[in-house]
Amino acid sequence: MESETTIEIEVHLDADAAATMRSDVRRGLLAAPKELSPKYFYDERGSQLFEQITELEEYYPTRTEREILAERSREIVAAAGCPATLVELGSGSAAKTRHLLSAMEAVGCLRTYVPVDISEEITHSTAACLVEEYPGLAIQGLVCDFERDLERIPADLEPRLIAFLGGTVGNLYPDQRRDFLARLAALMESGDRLLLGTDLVKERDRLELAYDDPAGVTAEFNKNVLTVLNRELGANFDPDLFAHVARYDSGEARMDIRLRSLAEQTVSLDVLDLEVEFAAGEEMRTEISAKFTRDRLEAVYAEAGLELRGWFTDAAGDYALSLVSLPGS
Ligand code: AVJ
Repeated sequence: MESETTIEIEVHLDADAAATMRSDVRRGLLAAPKELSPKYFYDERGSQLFEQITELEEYYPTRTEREILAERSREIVAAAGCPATLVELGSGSAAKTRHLLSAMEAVGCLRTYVPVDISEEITHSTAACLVEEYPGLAIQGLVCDFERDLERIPADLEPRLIAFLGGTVGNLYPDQRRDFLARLAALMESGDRLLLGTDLVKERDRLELAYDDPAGVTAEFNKNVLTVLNRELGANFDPDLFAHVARYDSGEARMDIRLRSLAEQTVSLDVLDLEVEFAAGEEMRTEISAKFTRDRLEAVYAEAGLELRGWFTDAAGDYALSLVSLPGS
């Protein structure tokens, strides 16, 4: 007889996503200096390009995080107190997550996986694969924008390990990051643990190469946001009239990624009924990617009402997974 699978997936997509995009982009293009949100990189093409970035020799974060998980998941799960539930923010295809799920299965604590992702399709297909791979696993997925819908994470499945991998937290500005971590802290119980992936500070040359690869994949990824605006907002950006710029800002300890206008030009966005002027050489920021040290992360956690409890890096110290809890718990 077939065993009963338990897959439950709740969908909370933003009915106003298009309106949110319109107001975000309008605000960003009218700001001085101009800025676009990195969340608009990821249409189908952008997601493919990001996948290609993760396979580049120069882009070490994905590979390094995978190595740490492959080698140390047992230790991480033990240090997290053998959680019953794995919640994953931005779960996607859950490729790296299997290391954590397998470690939880091996110690016998695995009960529930809560994938949280913006794509309904991928969440369904990931859930279907995982119930095959982990017999008896209950899946309680959430399809939503987790920055907006964080509070929907199920509360009754403690102790939980809440994983936020990939270094995506680095895209947030300090105040956004503090608010986001404080919201996570507010949902955590004393037995819960957060597992956060972050890229670490290193030499400028390696950082800049990781975000400006010679094959030009990252440049194409960056310029793809213009194609997204052309399609979604009836804009007429010419990607060839912009150059990819990726600089390490050592004062702020972050990569600063921009598009530089190669000419004086006017761009129109029909859907916004807006015309925007670019001066020759003008730069528009499209992303930041913060780099951390252990000391700085301890301060970041403290500011959000959290405490660093475990620290897992690769041998070279390029990338870190932090295990974090409420203070003293
Ligand atoms: C997906 C946000 C972790 O900041 O390294 C990669 C995105 N941008 N190359 C990063 C990115 C350019 C990436 N994150």
